[in-house]
Amino acid sequence: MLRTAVVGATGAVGRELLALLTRPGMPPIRLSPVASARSAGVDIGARIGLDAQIEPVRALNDVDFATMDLVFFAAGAEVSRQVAEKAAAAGCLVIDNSSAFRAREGVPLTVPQVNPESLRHRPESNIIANPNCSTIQLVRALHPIHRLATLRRVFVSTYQAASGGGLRGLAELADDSRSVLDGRADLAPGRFGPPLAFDLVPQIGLLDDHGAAHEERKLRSEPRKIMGLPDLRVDATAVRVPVFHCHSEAVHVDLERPVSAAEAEDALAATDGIRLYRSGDDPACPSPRTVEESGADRALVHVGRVRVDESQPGSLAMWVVADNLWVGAAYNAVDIMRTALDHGWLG
Ligand code: 2RA
Repeated sequence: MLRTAVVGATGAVGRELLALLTRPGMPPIRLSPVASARSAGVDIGARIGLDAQIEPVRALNDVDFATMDLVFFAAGAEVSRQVAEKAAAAGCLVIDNSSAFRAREGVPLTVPQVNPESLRHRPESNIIANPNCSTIQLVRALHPIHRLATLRRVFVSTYQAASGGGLRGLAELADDSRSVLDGRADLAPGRFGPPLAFDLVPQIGLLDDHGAAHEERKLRSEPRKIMGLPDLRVDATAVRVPVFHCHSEAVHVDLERPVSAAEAEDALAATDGIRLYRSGDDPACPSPRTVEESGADRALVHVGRVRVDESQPGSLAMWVVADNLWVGAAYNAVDIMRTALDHGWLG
């Protein structure tokens, strides 16, 4: 029985982790949802409609990590910085969804479809970092293109959903949208800074001295580590958009050698975990969309609009969509767990 804790169990990513870890086909798991003291005792399983019975929420301070084998952290960087290393020191394998340890030497930053070699050995730190949501879908789309024609430079503009701001972000977008439609214009700043409803917020995170936002710095540093390309040039613009779920990305790459759109589409179509929308396949929907009603498989990266920039030989553009709570967080973290189980690291 895999004794597993999910820290941040009541948050947007934590809830998805609980749902994934209780799906049929999972290994036998004794699942302990963990959150702040104010959530202690909450039947989170019932609240989110899980079929499986799980324990009530435990307060973080009441958890004895010596009784756990695996701990997922999805409670933000501050909690991870305060607690994850204690859990690791107690012998747990920690899969951390925050930015706290992603750049640290000795901590793998892993997307199993892209850099499985990062998990060749159990890290001495006992910590494995889950990359940022917008990074995961980007590198899963870049990987086959890099193998085909070697990346020289990446330009990416992201269109990030409100669920990237957690349950609070989702609630604010819904409430503010209703307010606008009811004719109220007195929207207050909130989770994203300015109100997001019917607007765009072209900044995600604080700006550095060069004017790059925190999210944009992640989109440069994390692919370099994951893809083993320390000098990869990445120019990113991250925008929050009034969409509830799924991040979308306009990706433009310069390559070492020219490829045709058809070659690139074939490489993408042959890649596990990618659903390619070939140009002309479905005139009604030639490109992936974000709405859940599209029936998109939440575990896949959806790629469309693949095309060559005629004005720039050796370039390629594509549109990349993925569910940021699944592909961008919970599903990748559970994939890491599966890899650890396959390696026999978890009993
Ligand atoms: C966002 N990628 O979308 C960040 C954190 N989830 O807000």
